Amino acid sequence: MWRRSKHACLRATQFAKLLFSPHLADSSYLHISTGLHLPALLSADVQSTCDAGESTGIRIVSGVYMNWKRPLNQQFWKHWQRGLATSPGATKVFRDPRFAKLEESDVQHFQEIVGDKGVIVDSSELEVANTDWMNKYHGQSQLLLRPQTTQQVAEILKFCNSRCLAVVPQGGNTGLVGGSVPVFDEIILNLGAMKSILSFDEVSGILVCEAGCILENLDTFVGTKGFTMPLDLGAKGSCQIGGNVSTNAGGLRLLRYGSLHGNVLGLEVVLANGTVVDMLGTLRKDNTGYDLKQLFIGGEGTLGVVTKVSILTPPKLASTNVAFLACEDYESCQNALKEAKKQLGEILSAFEFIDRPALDMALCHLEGTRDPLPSKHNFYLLVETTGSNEAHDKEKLDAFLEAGMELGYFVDGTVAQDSTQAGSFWEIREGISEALVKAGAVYKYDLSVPIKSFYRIVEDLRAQLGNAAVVVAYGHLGDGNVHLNVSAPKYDEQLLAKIEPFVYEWTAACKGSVSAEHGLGFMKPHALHYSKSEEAIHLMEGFKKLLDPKGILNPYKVLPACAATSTCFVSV
Ligand code: FAD
Ligand code: 2HG
Ligand code: ZN
Repeated sequence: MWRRSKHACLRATQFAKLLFSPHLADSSYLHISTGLHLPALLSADVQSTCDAGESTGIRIVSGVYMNWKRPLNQQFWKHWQRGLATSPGATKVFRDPRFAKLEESDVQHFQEIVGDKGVIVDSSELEVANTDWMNKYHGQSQLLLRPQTTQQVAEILKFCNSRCLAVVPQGGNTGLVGGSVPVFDEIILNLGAMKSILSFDEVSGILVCEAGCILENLDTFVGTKGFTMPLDLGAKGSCQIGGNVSTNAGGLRLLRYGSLHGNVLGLEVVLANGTVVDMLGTLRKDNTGYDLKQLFIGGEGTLGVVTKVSILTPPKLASTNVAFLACEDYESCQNALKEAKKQLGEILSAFEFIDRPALDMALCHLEGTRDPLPSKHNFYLLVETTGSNEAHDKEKLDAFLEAGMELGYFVDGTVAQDSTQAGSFWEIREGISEALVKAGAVYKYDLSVPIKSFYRIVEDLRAQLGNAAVVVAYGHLGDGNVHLNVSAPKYDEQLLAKIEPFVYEWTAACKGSVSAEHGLGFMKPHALHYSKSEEAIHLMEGFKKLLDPKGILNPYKVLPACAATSTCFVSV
């Protein structure tokens, strides 16, 4: 029986009894990962509540971690399944009953705000918007909204806030941590129709545009003016600048141009209650108090909806060279990076890493790709230079290649003879993610680690998993960002239990970050504590409460379960 009991608290021991009673469902297993370690649960209160037996849910008090794999009480299991988000490998939570359910009158109200065209209820369109790029996370939203102006975004949010309707801001839906799709029935607010370029200053290179502009379109536009976007990623044809800002996307050029925390000069943001905050400055320097826009850069849509962006674009340089190099051991890759910094200096624009299994993944699953080199090697580097003087750049690159060969850092390599060949090298590097999705199930770990540990985690994980899965690694070596991917025929809880918390503990032990550039989304809130102190998480929760007191913006994401509320839900 589910009943409302605001003050009824179930001690953890009772809670455990409820879960592990002898009335077992044969194959019912629960794997919850929501925060800290099991012992913490023993001192935790689990509060129970429920709305008229309909919206049922369980929320574990902030910071509690459970990683149980034991048979469950059958009745509990039945209720659990009804409201559980089942994306593989993700934090598993119940629908928060505080959120209202969408009604016909709500849809009518949204039609008044955005018109018929901006209100999408068509099931095939909804299915696409409910599914993430990896086809791993699936929401059940019944409504997709496509506002065309900031005012419309403001009116939508004001209404959602008053009705307590949860909302997922969505850009190009290329995110890799399940942050861009609903967990349950949250309304999807897609910014794709807000795609105007508002201004471009041809002297400073400062671009102001709406959040829904696709990154590649912006690059083409500023390219016609002699500039380039300061970030580049494999998803550039679909991702939106608002999504890039909201994830603080890194990508292939971060090594050269730095992160969006430096390149974004201003933002316009709509808060959960519909307040439009104009921070759309176009100044390089502005020390008038707290730099509030930084909170929304990497905020993953949990603090506000980004509607406009002002961004500094660097000049597009005439000369680009791309080399594809082979190394036999990881030590040589590190040495090559050191040498590249020394010899190439300011023209070094990318220094990317691919191990042989990652290359094989691309060659096997991406049509038209072929190994750039005649024989197989253990490691590959994709080194790009961009400069203004072809002869000068060539001279520097030749000196680097010669030194690297002489010192034995590379054993083979080739330099692209034209932009088509350079493109084919990049296709391999940028296509590995797609190849992995084609190969089957994929567990992604986007780690920042000290460069010396960059490949040790890969070897250790291989040893940990044995033949259970294929571990591939690639990434932005120049930034110390390894993309550790585990490929398996299908998602499997037993395999996941071997990967996590192993990878996170390993990362924490070397003072790394469990998310270098993809964010936390729905996949990693429970892992936040591996990279952030308790005090820092507490402060983050405070910002969330301040900016979105009802927690309607992208719930169940970023912060550990229950972080935005003080209520927890359980069946009694
Ligand atoms: P979405 O996926 O739609 O959303 C991502 C998050 O931002 C969600 O939490 C969403 O709620 C929020 N959001 C989106 N728009 C807004 C908005 N206007 N206001 C508030 N919140 C918003 N990432 C990297 O960092 N580096 C890479 O090199 C890289 N390469 C990639 C390559 C491929 C092939 C793919 C598929 C992805 C890659 N990514 C990379 C991940 C992803 O592309 C980036 O995170 C990208 O910035 C997401 O942009 P998007 O418009 O698709 O956002
Ligand atoms: C990249 O660098 C992206 O290619 C995606 O960040 C990484 O798929 C991944 O793990
Ligand atoms: Zn990356």
